[in-house]
Amino acid sequence: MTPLVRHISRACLLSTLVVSMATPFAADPTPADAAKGSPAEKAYQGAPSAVEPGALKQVISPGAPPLTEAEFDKAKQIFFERCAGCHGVLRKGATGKPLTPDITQTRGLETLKTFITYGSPLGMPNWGTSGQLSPEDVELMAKYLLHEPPTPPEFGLKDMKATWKVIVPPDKRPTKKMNKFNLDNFFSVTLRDAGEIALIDGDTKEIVKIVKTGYAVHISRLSASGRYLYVIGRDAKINLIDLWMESPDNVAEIKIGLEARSVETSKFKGWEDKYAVAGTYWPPQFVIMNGDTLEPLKITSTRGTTVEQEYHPEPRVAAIVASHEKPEFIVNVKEAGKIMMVNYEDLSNMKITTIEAALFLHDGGWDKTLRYFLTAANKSNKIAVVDSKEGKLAALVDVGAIPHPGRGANFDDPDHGPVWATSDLGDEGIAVIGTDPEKHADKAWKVVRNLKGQGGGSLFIKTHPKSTNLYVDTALNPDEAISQSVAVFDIKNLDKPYEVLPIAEWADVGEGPKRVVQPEYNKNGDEVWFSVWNNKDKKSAIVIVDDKTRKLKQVIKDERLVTPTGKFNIYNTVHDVY
Ligand code: DHE
Repeated sequence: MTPLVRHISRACLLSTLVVSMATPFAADPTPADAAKGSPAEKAYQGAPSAVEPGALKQVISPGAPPLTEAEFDKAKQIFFERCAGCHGVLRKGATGKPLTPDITQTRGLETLKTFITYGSPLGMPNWGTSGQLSPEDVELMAKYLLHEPPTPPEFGLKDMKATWKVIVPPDKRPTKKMNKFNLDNFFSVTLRDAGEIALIDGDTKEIVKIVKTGYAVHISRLSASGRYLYVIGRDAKINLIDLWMESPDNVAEIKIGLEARSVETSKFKGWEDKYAVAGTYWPPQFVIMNGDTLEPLKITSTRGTTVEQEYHPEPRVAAIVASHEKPEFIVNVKEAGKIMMVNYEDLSNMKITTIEAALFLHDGGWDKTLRYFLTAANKSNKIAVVDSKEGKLAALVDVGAIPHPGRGANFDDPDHGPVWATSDLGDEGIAVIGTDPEKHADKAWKVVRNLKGQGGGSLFIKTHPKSTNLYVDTALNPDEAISQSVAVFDIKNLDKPYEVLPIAEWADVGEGPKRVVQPEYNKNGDEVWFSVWNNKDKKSAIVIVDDKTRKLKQVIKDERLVTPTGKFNIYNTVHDVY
């Protein structure tokens, strides 16, 4: 019997959902815990989904207890705030288990209540005993899970076009740079819970401008020329900022779905600044747009089979990078475990090479030659290596628990030659992988060294070609002393113990979780910037470390710096320097 559709409402953005900070954790994750779902990982994935629950239809399913419309609405809201990140919008399972009624109804109401209340060793949080859900809410959620999952609306070309605005058309924009800024050393800083970015001049350390962007803004990327800045919010809104204007500002915007994380631009020779591409978590698809207007041109669904040859209705689009070898975008299709190499030369006859990698593809970056893309299949505990020249998988490398490289770190290992490194969310390991199949063939795509950092909960690792320091954050570690500091290794002597820099203490911002997150170098590679990411109502800061001396150089404090997280130096982002 088909579910009875009782209520339809089509609201759009979820602007009222508050993105909460990660909750405190009970204990440092061991590798074994991590494999099951570490506290750090739970916190990381626990952010609310940007899908507006009001956009979903209420469904009543046979065999499920009745719910009033108000109860259904409340349950939807809780599900999208707390559960969708792991179980998927359609509850078909992502990093969490599937929760469709064929499964939940065989488990029954009481079992579901127990799971929700107490959690499970496989990674389900204890929503009831932790006090985050009341017994009534636990009961409500258990009942809700016995119903068919409501499906959010699709988002096609017409929907995108309805949101698309060209604020300053290309022919009204400057024909040359109209400001005196050294744009190469600008930083676009995510102000996550403010839905803004701060443009900070890396030379003067002044905030030049705050630009309004999407909800819970996520990352910034640049056009190949460095002129255009693209910012994407979790609500799938993209802002295009023209850095050549006297006062850089939005020149176009569009919403490309209900929930998103990634945006990139065409970088191959001859295609500079031509296209932008963005991937969505919902609907599961990516869209190619005009680079200077954001006009949506071509939408490609990622629904289909996984590397295990099972159908998945919701394989979300994670990291996207632009190939330097061919006119291609390289698109991570997370739950499918597949990497699509999308040739943008002829959008009407578009060729896609699909590489089978491993489940749960997330983030990643280039090796230093910009030929090999190394990307985390995070819950598979692997790094997939794509040869962008041959259009093939070069290797799948086993690493520690839940690798999370950001874009990773490239350097010359004194014993092993060129390497790329990732830290882990689920353990203290740092896998150093050989990346030179020509001169160091025996080391290529092997873990040549395992470093041990301060602990699990690491999100980002960074170095610079001019530096001999390797910085590793531990932003989601349960121990405040660890989440508020970073480890720095000496690349010339990797056997030497790491030094700990007390970044949050240097920031001196008072109360709050003050997680130290995402090292990012300036253009010259002699300063490294850290976000001290506090709660929205507390003071945050950016701490700048002198890379040579590893001493504090400057703290940027400003009431406009609300929840700073990612920082993207213009030059380093354009040229993939990391
Ligand atoms: Fe991110 C990159 C997804 C939570 C800060 N994040 C990415 C990318 C993806 C992703 C797919 C790669 C984009 C690319 O390269 O094209 N992030 C997700 C999630 O799904 C997740 C786990 C949960 C969520 O609800 O969003 C999540 N991310 C976070 C955070 O909580 C972080 C720490 C703080 C924040 O700002 O939200 C965070 N993610 C970042 C940053 C990058 C990123 C800073 C870019 C790193 C870089 O150096 O390129």
